Amino acid sequence: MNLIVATQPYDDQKPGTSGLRKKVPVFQQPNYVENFIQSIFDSVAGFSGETLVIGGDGRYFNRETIQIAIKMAAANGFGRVIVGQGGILSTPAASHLIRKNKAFGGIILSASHNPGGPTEDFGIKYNVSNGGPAPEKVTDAIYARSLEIDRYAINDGPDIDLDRISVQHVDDLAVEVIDSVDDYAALMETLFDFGAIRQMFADGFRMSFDAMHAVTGPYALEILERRLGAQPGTVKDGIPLPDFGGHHPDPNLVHAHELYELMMSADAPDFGAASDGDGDRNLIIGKRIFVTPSDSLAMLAANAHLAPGYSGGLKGIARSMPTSGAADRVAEKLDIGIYETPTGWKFFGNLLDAGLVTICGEESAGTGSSHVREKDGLWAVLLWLNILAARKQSVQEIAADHWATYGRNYYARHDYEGLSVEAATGLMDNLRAQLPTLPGRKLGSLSIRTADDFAYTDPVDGSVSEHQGIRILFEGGSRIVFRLSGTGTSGATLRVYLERFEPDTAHHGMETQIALAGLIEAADGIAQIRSRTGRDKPSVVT
Ligand code: VG1
Ligand code: CO
Repeated sequence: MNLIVATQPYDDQKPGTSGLRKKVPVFQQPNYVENFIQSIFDSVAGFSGETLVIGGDGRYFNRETIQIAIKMAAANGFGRVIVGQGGILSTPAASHLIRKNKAFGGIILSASHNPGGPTEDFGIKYNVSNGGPAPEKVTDAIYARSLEIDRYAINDGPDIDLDRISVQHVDDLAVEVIDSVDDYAALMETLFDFGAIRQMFADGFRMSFDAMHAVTGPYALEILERRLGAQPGTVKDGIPLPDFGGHHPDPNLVHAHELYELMMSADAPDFGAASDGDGDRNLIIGKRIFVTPSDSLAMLAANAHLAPGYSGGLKGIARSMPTSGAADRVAEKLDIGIYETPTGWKFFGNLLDAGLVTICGEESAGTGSSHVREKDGLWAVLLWLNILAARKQSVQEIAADHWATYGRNYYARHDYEGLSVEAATGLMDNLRAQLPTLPGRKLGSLSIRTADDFAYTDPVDGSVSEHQGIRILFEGGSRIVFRLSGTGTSGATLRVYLERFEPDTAHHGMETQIALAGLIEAADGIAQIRSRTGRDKPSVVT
């Protein structure tokens, strides 16, 4: 039976860079989940009898939230719910299912790269019918509604058995529990030359993939080991756990350091990769070479035509503003469009839908294409494998060749985590106040050309997003960007993005932090990071 339940609003349900993310105990407050889901349904119209896709990354509180979401979908009038077995769907797989089934939208439960467990992070994100994260006008409406909500609708029927592939019912709502991997794996087979990759593995190519006890385990096992014939054991930590084995499922050099050490060792396999909590990020490491996500985007774009799904070439490339300009040089050579968007995948949706771009990427280890409307970790891994199989070269050779052709963009991000909100906003306010006086200022051998607070006008719908990061651009193409994270759940995280362009091949062998030393010093000079945060070094360098 459908019930209408009275509730009180919460004042903190504002979605950030990628959905609503909070600690689990926050979500466990009375009606907290129900309020947010009802606010989603109240902010979108026309879903009566339509399909909703629901799934998550398997973290703690995933199953409980899925049961609530299904019962609320029933009481609000959806006709069909598609849910992954065990409640599991990677973010890109959910995006694909929304598109394939012409669903009205989807609810994805994840806090991505953040840790999971009873006192760790959880998240709820709403995706629209193109398969992508809801644009800002929708998330703004959801937040506005959450501040006023006074009732929600829910069915009081029994829980769905999420582990049994089947069609079950909640009154008139049909709930299809489907295999989490099948549709996604089939999509990958349409994009890549599985035969060539299989042959490469059969010829002795070795790989290590760290699933970080997160959602990509089942996907990677099926695709890499079963369909492509990679050696058993290629996929490490392949069983999704509610607390990710106590680790951060963040595929960077800090949290995937075992993979990094393996790839730098004498006995390194040919290729190393990892993905994050919800399967939308990727880390790429060749034998004795780490490929920065910004470089990976550029190298994938330059070589994508070698994969069957992209043999017709790319329409354009989009990158988030803090991502390095390496992809811009590829777009220039290919004579295709390049778009610079604010941080977060939701800004790529319009460009992809309008056919302006084919490949998108972010410096935070996110790459994806028009095949879905989310970034896609395994997609990036498979495109790399396809390129390696086609070029019959190592990652090192491909990178060296790329830098010789386009120049090298040395790049790093320094994160200062767990800062007080006052210190972090004070630092940003101070930077903003300095903007008019920065052009022309000299810092060591660097001289500032321009500085601004990045604002974006969407070329498709004209919507404007302001205050998306402070950019300091130097003569010669170097750059520092400062912004605060929108995905954290406690305190504030300052991100400092550093980039230096080096055209001369003779200088392409430098260690990154050494190549960037002048910029690191300049960043502190302008922003007074050390004195304002009390930190003498970043918590994470990626
Ligand atoms: C971070 C990254 C951003 C990414 C977002 C979601 O956001 O910087 O590039 O899109 O996480 O990724 P922020 O606001 O903390 O810098 V994921 O893998 O959480 O869906
Ligand atoms: Co993620």
